[in-house]
Amino acid sequence: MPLNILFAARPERWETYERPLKEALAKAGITAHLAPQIPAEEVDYIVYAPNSTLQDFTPYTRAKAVLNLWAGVEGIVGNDTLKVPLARMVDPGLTQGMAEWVTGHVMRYHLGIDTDITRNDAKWAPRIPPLAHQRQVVILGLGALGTAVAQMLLGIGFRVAGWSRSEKTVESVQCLFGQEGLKQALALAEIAVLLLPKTPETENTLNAETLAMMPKGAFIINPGRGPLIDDDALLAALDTGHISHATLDVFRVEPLPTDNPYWAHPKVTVTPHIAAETRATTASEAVVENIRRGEAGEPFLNLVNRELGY
Ligand code: NDP
Ligand code: OXD
Repeated sequence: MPLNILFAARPERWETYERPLKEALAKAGITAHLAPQIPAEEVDYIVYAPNSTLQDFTPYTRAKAVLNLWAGVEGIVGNDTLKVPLARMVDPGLTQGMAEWVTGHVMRYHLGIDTDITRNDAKWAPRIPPLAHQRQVVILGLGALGTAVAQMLLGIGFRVAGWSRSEKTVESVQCLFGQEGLKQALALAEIAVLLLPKTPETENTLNAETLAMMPKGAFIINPGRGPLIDDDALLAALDTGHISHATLDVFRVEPLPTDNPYWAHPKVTVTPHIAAETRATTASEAVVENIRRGEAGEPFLNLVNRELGY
């Protein structure tokens, strides 16, 4: 009997994913019926995006797992109708994209590239930036993405520290954890990168008090989630100059409303949630590997801890 795999995401995603998913299933030797519509009681696996119209999992009585196409799970983790394992997306393509995006923005700040791009005063004013090993970058969130970012930055020579919920070890990274660790991390952060998930614990990680712990003139890069930052506190810190500049990819409301002060702020760069995109080919392979595991009785990869919210 072929497996029934429901693709529950926006219709345009089906166009992107149909072929790579079918190819990945064939490559894994899995016979399956993959479709955007299947009677609920016949579904074995659900490939899912939280902005899908599917929000009530109750009728999916046979489903063995929900396989999220997004790395972030805040849009599904609290869904009480979901009783089966939930896996989040860890996609090598997305990971590489995030490491490249963050590195680009770190380099912009590190080299002070804006000064050269915006200069039109005809003044020959040489300015020598420090070398990477003289610059401290701190990554809040040392998971799949934060660790990859750390490794790319280490490759260039930056000093890298990271902060996580639990104690961990990442080679050549100063690893800090817990509330005391956050204070230490922020005190170091000439450039802070936010790669935390949105959970009740991480909301407003950067607020008036914690922003004040950062060195004067620090930079912030947020590709994590909007609610990680108290927006009013950040705007105030930008206006006093305590924070020099922020690059924000994610917001409490997306698309960012046209009247949001971030758009016009001279010390803010807004990008439209494009830091890293799930790549259909590699993401399909990740999804299919979990289906293979489910069928082989092996543990699923990248399971979400529903209690912790990520
Ligand atoms: P992971 O789950 O792999 O890593 C999350 C990290 O955050 C872990 O190190 C975890 O600690 C840490 N963390 C969680 N809660 C806390 C806490 N309360 N205090 C301190 N640290 C905490 O997630 P990913 O790296 O895969 O993704 C991170 C986020 O990036 C996603 O949740 C999503 O919001 C965002 N994202 C944004 C994209 C974009 O295009 N802008 C694209 C993809 C993802 P520990 O190691 O101890 O578990
Ligand atoms: C994700 C994202 O969570 O794109 O995958 O933000």
